[in-house]
Amino acid sequence: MANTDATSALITALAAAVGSEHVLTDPDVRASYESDWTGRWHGHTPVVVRPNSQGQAADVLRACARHGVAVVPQGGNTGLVGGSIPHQGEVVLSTTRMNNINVYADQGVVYAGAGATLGAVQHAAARAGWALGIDLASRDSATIGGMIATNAGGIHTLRYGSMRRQVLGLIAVMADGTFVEPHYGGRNKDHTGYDLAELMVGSEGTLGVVTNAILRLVPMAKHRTTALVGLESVRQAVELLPTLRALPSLEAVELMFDRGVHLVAMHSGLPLPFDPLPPVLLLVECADQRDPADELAAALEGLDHVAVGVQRADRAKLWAYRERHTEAINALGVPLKFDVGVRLEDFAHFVRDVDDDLGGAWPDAIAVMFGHLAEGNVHVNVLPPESSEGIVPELRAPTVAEVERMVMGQVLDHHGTFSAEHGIGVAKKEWLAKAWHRSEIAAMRAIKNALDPQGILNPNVLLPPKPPSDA
Ligand code: FAD
Ligand code: 2HG
Ligand code: ZN
Repeated sequence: MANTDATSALITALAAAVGSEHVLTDPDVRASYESDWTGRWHGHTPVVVRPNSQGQAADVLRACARHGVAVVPQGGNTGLVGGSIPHQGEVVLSTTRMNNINVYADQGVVYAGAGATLGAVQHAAARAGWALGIDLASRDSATIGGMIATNAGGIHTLRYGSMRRQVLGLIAVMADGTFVEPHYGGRNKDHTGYDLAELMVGSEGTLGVVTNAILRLVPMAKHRTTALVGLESVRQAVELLPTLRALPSLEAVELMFDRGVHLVAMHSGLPLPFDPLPPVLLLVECADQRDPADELAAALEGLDHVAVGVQRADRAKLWAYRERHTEAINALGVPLKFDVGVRLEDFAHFVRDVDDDLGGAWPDAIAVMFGHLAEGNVHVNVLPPESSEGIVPELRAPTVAEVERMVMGQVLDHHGTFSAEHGIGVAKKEWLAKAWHRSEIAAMRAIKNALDPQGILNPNVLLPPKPPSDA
């Protein structure tokens, strides 16, 4: 938005919608909405607007549509693909005031405002004797709306599925300020028509602004056992998986490597869990109404490196090695992040090939991998050489494009996915164009054009630009 008269007219309309104290124009206040969690993505917005209800969100979108101004919905701003940033001067619609939570314990569901954080919903559910079937390390900031918009995954996907599986219904405000409301009435089965709620899941703010959601709850486990397991190779980890999957109480199987665990220990002052560290580590958790400790111990019998936690504090210590990877990496520099997945039978080869490629081309770059083994999902974080303190390489730092071509080339060679759980945002748009069929992208464009003909909802993310031949 360049024209200051037009901007001030829009700001007046937004203030009428939400109250002037919730229309933020001060550059210092706007700053945290203009950059992402990792520090990789930076944008600019003339104004951040903070509605507190579906009605106010609709008024905001109507005002923006009338002024022909694009909008980026933003929740906790923990997304890892640059999707919540105003890349081209869009208005930021922050959802964090829409944070009401109502648990219906008798039905096993929770109604949550889109801006409620995952952590707040988890606490509310726990107070009512229930749990949510999804968990992420960003729980204290990531919002329900953002998790729906990105179809978040996390550490319990193997048992309960991703965010898509938790959503029973939702309300979204469309680009013109009208609502799409659910007809959900507590039914367990409903096979009627297009599933509009499903369409919003993973749409990254391009089709509508989610304002409210109904999520399923899962029984809260009475007992929990966590084990940190040291192994000799990725192959051994993959081979252990069927034994673990046979445990009905299995909730998480998370993969780490010695390099990442060293980094976490250095960053957070934790002692190394094993000395020396085995090259591969698995964090396994079982949870159930009956104590799963014995069945987990039986599954891990014969392994040399196993540390077990049962009490909450002991389990938290073990989880810290896994959950603090992202922040430990970021403390070293701004990483290039890949969130890729391959079939389990290809997993060990894939990890080796990516590590060899990166190590061969840039020996001083730090590549840290970790992820969700059961889904074949590995997070590859690459810190260019200059991030490694004290090491000034003779080699030039790799360009973003070179590192991307290397990692994504391996993904395509292994017929994998280039975004297993974080979404497309701006970071992976180009790869959507390479990996998807033209007809799929054309269908997605048709949906986008039908629901947002003015193209004002998060216009810079997800869909790649049209090639000139299709224009
Ligand atoms: P934002 O970052 O604010 O937005 C993300 C996208 O959703 C943007 O495109 C935005 O426009 C859109 N959006 C936000 N709110 C709405 C809304 N109400 N309506 C429509 N569109 C909206 N992700 C995983 O999948 N698994 C993990 O294990 C995981 N672990 C993480 C650990 C850490 C330490 C961090 C920092 C991130 C992690 N993430 C993980 C990524 C992240 O937390 C998720 O992408 C999260 O789902 C985004 O929620 P948010 O509220 O922060 O959304
Ligand atoms: C996780 O699994 C997240 O911890 C973050 O998806 C991944 O930081 C990353 O690359
Ligand atoms: Zn993850």
